[in-house]
Amino acid sequence: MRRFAYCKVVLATSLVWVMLDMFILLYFSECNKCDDKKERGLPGRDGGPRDGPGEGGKPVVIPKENQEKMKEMFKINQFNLMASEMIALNRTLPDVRLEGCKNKLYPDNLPRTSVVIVFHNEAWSTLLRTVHSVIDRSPHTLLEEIVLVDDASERDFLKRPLEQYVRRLEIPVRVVRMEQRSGLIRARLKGASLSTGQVITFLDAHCECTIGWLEPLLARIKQDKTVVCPIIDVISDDTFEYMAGSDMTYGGFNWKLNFRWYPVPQREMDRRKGDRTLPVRTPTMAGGLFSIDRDYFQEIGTYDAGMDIWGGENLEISFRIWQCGGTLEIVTCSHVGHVFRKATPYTFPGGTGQIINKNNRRLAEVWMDEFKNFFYIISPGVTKVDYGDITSRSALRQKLQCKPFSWYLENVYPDSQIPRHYYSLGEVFSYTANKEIRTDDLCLDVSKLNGPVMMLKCHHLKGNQLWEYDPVKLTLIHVNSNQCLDKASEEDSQVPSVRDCTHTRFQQWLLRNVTLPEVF
Ligand code: UD2
Ligand code: MN
Repeated sequence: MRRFAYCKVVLATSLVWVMLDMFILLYFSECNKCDDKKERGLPGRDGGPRDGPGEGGKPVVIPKENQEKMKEMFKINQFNLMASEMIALNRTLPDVRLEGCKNKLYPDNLPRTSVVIVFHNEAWSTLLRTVHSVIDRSPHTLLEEIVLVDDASERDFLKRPLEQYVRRLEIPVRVVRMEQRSGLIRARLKGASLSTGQVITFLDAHCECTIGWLEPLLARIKQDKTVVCPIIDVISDDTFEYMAGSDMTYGGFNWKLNFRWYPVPQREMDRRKGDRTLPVRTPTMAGGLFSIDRDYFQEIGTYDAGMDIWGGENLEISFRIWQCGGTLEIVTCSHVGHVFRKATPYTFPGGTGQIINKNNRRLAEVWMDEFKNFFYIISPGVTKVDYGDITSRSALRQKLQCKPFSWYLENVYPDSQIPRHYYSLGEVFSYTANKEIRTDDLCLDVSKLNGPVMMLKCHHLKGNQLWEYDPVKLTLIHVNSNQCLDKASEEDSQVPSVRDCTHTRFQQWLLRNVTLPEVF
């Protein structure tokens, strides 16, 4: 009897606990919903449950039995289309901003923006999720319109169904069509010319804007005529998980003129007195996501309309902004996600290499002065590619009295992979003013006497990467070991090595002199 009573008590207390747990759970999940609705100021448009696939930016897991189908669908857009289609068009996302960004206040009278999104054969779900995220997470007073530019897509659902769908949205959304496949550069030019907002904001067609993304961009433009980019967060191409990007990386490029992310250097941290919520001056932009004042976009010459399909325009506009007196920044309080892909899903009419090389040649010829040789030397064959007529772009540079590329390297991008000072630029390597033998970010390094040399990441500490050139004997002496760079120390080895400087026949190196930006 007593034992039974004891059990009842235990049962009752655990029941109370379970109920309390449930209450806490309900209370907080309800509150999450409230906050989310408050943030967006709108009810869930698709009425979908807030714990559905991908909500809160969570990864989507595809059940085993659908894996084959998933792989098939992946090929269509080069991202997990099945996962994307499972996620609500207005899914919730985490607030990934730095704490110091959350309470910043911005003026009331910010300029309004048009959002221009160009696309070619984009998936319905990613395109519309981009549109909904703009509408749901921007103050409507700041949104002039959204302009969707269809670059001659070949998908029926992107025709009338798209026009009908966007008609019922509470922000004006226009769909304009390119008559033929023109590439993202000319598509953006068309979108920009048809839009009317004081600011133009460009987005790729597979983005998701997070809470508070727009205000800091517009506020910065209102303050100064800067060109501003958000931090680009990563939406996984495999799972559509939303992952915050870092405020500690900024844009650069390598010798092949590929855009690359690099750590924000100390000098830029110091300039901002360590305040990570202040905008970062960046040498280049990734290209897809940025806001610019409409008049300023005109003034600095919009884009190079001679560039085709994809590529090169991001470095071109970056060099142009800096060299012609402007500023390019990453506004670290603004976060927008983007689906980064490992491969391109669409065709490049005329050949991928051909198009990208053409675009890159146009930018190198117009903006890079003698430093274009770094690009030409590392990309053999590129000089055979026809880059068309650049007279109007060169005239633009003249008209705006833009500074030389050496100024840009010196003042904007001193940590560039392209050495500002160099003695010689040979077939494969450059011999830099730091006395490194270098290609891109790799330096000739010796870790073993009488052994092969290696290309390792440049550390700029001299040490094992320090070489002295003797212009009389034509030898390259590794200072630390006092051995010479040797073409064939072991009979059957083709790998250059170091050994004693007595084998002169194998140790002569001709360093070709090119016109130097500075004389040493
Ligand atoms: C990056 C940029 C992209 C652009 C590109 C270099 C980001 C996040 N993305 O590559 O905006 O600057 O570098 O050119 O910074 N598109 C067309 N017509 C075409 C090809 C593409 O409209 O012929 C659209 C495409 O649907 C997409 C946008 O252009 O909305 C960018 O293309 P992407 O997503 O393939 O470029 P991405 O992100 O690899
Ligand atoms: Mn993209």
